[in-house]
Amino acid sequence: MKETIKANQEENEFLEQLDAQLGGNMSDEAVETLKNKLEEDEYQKITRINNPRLYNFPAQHIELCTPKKVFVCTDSAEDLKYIRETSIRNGEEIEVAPEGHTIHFDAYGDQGRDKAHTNILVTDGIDLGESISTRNRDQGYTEVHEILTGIMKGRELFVRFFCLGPTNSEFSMPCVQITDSAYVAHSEDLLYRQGYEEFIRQGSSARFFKFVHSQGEVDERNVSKNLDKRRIYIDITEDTVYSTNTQYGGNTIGLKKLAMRLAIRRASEEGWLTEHMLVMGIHGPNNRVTYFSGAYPSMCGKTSTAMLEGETIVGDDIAYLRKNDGQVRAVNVEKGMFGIIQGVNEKDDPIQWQALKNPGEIIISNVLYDDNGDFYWTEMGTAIPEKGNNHSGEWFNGKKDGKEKEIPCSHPNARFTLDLNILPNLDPTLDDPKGVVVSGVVYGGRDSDTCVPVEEAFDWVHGIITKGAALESETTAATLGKEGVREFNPMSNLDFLSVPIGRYIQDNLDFGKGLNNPPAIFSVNYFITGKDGQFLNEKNDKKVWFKWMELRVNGEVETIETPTGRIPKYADLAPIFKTVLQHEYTMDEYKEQFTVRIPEHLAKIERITKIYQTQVSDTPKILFETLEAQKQRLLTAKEKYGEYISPDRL
Ligand code: SPV
Ligand code: MN
Repeated sequence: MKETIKANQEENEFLEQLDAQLGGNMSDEAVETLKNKLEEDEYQKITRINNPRLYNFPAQHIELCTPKKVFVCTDSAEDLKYIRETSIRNGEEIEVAPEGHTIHFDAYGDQGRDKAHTNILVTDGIDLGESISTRNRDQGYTEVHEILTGIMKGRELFVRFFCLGPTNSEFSMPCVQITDSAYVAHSEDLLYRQGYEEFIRQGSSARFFKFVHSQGEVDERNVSKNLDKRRIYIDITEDTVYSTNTQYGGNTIGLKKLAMRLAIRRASEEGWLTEHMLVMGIHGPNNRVTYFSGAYPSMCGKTSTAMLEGETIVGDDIAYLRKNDGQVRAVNVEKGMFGIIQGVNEKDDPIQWQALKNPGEIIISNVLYDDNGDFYWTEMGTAIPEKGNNHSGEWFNGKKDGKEKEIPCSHPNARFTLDLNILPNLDPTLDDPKGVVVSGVVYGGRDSDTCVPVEEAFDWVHGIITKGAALESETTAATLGKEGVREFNPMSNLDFLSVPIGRYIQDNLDFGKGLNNPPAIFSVNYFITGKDGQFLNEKNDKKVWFKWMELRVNGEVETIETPTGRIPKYADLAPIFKTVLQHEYTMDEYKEQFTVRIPEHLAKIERITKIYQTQVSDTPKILFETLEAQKQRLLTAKEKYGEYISPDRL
């Protein structure tokens, strides 16, 4: 607590100095620009926020991007309606059935995060290591400013205010977004907490993140035309993000993964964590609710886990974690969901299905729609029409793209955007300024051959290193590029890191210190396959793993110790399978799923050790020691039991 007060004092002094510098000419100039360029109403709306450092940001970008009109959103019902209707009027969204639903398309080839053109801008002397894409700040800044020059000509610019994390909380992070896309402004409305009042409340003490987005020129389908000038630059020096010539949410919705990079840096400086994590309440016996956070790379079941039937969702993508009174507390940074639609079906995903089929405000991107205004997606479990419109324009079954690749009816990374408040399974703590107490942290990846479906780490350090820092996953369609390649992805956060990997791992290790009872750390693997390459689990078996973890962190079940961690006992899993899934879980299933695969584990340790030795220059020493100790345990077990150990032998 003392430290927080001290940090706040220092921060306030810093801000006061900044205000003194800016309070004079620069903010006068900015106010003058806003007065000249904005209509009176809009000018009044923005100047109700008493913060000279704020004015400069929109003023500069209005001068640079030259929009024909500026709209300042105060989060009033009227302003929000205007944004949604503008998106429809501009053709950025198309109304479909049921009521409240709209479809949005991104340009063909703009349906995923563009890793190649997403860079952190760094000044000389800052080295984030070779796994993090950086660019020289001066060069990147100059380039993106050239791209932005006049880019909004003839278009409307929207200014929006948000708050990441609950408002009025230690977690609150104010943000200002400017964009020429009503779709982006509308999506953020569903995904983020309103911030106009928070900006007014915080006045000149607000320390905020800034986002500039332009979709650039669009073609007759209203999709970005100049994909060759697609750039996403994160300026960590100024806490500002630039995104140009793209529409895909992951590249444009500034508050999502772009803000995440800024927050990872802020967290690292201040001793808390920003994680690519879901947060959810698991409902145990006697109405007990125990909270878990969980990191999974994109398209590895994170949203479907957060939406498990019978449990409650706090968040499905990004969490801030802080230590408070010896406990870990987490909040959902967002309040909406940008979920993958492919494979969502009535049986496995009843809640998403209901939301997609019933009236309510939802934006669906890159799916197929037909003349009746109905929309369809791949693996939805019902018949798909032979033709319609999708992300490739007019579509018919069997259509191929220029590279002879068949175009599916919807893109594998097609998404739906909704406000969690429309869901029946929303956890009541969503907006609790204190967050929830986290009892378990879960790491999951797409791993076809190594890790068992669920396993507990021996302790915090063992978990952070062997489950988090050693996380690997086979690539998916969430990013542009080849699918199915095994990639190293520490804490599923590699794409979003803005501090060197070693420092980030050290931050995670340090976070476990000084806790009364650190959360247990688990790994889950929904994708383990057998000898014939078939998955060993059903999609909903994850329900069982979570019910088991809930019992485990409450001290109600014992485990079997393996060289890599602690696994469930058959006798505890079988009744859970029976009650939760009405499935008679057999000993044979258990033995196959939970066999310790020593050669695969040894190979994994070798791969991970090599990466940390050769690609990361600041790896904490304890990482190598922990992996080496695991290797020795595996070798000892191999001597005793052979290469594959069935759990009943342990
Ligand atoms: C992910 O890819 O991890 C997402 C969607 O959650 S995006 O906004 O593209 O990051
Ligand atoms: Mn994500």
